[in-house]
Amino acid sequence: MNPATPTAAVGDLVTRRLVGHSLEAPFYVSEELFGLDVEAVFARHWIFVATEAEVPEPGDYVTVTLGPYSVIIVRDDDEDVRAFHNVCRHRGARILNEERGSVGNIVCGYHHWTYGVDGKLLHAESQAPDFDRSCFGLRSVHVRTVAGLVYICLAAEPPADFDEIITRVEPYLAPHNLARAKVATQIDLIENANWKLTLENNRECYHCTGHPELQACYFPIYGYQEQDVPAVLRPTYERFLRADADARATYEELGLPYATIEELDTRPTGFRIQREPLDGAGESYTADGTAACKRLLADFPTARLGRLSFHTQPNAWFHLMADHAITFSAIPLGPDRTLVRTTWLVHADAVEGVDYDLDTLTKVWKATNVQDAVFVERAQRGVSSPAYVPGPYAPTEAQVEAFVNWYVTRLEAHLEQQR
Ligand code: 3BY
Ligand code: FES
Repeated sequence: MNPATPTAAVGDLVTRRLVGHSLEAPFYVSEELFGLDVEAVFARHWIFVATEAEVPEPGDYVTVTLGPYSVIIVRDDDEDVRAFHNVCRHRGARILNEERGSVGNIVCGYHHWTYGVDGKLLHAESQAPDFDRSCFGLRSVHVRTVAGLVYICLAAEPPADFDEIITRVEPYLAPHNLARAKVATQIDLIENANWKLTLENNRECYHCTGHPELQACYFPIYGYQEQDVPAVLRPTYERFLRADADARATYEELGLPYATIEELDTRPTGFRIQREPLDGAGESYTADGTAACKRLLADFPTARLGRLSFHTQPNAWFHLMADHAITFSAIPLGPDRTLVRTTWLVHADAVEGVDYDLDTLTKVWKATNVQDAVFVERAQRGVSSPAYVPGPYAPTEAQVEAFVNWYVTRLEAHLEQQR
């Protein structure tokens, strides 16, 4: 049987899902489930799509593709970030066809309908005298900026819990000044795997022995409860506990919030935020853990802040250090293709070659991303075999399970609404 064909109705697959186990094959390989993922997950929830640093000036834009949707993220003349469907109000042409750029107005290339960066239709040639331009502005998409991170929601009524989450996470994120940072570089990687395998892989460190560069500066005990730490990681764990105590003292001294908040599968906008130390010098993701950028993101009295880790369901994760920050998003392209976009942010005035060297800045996560791509592609190939049966999560994979719980709950809610 080809797992690309669901063996049961989608509703049955959702209902019979075995808690504590990986999903059945159709969730990872079927076109039908992929379409459902776009509609039930990506078109209904708050999705991280860009950083404010990518649109620093009025008129700067990026376009984002989510399944059949294309969305323009643009900074308007009041310097607010806006989002619009990239669909002309005349006869529907896609208006902006580049991934990014800068415009005075948003002009459709077909018959030249011209919109302001606030979405208003400014000009449509040769129309009847009673043509009312005000009725044909671009259709807006809900957008929120969270301390420099841009989220959109395609639903008419977005999950209502997001504003409360913003209030809770902004005190953690704001000190890192992301809204005023600049993009040092951005790298797109296409993983030949389902987007959920990408996310599942991100939510555990059970596999982190496969990341030699990362392990040099990162304690690979993420997700382990004390009793589950294997003997081989015991010395690392002891070192982590000492570094964690030191880091907490620093956070207290600097008034940086650090308590872990974990609400990954109990609400429509699942999230997790936490500060934790890094290994080595404890400053950054580099070969020895020392800062990669001399100019810190903010006026921190020390570079030794470890990392602020922020995860949002369904598609994003972030590392914020004193010297730079890294954002990651997973955008589904097909049942077995996912775009992983990684963006490195530094202080707006940091100068390449003076304050930072791009290779040093990106080395650890460039290598780690490539290693992760190999892991998830192996997983995709394995789950595509008729021999695959869902296997059990280890205790250290609790956040993988939380991700899958969240996902299945969202599908259930969507299917319920369709009834
Ligand atoms: O994204 C995270 O928080 C970490 C980094 C390494 C593995 N993963 C659980
Ligand atoms: Fe855009 Fe005609 S479709 S101007």
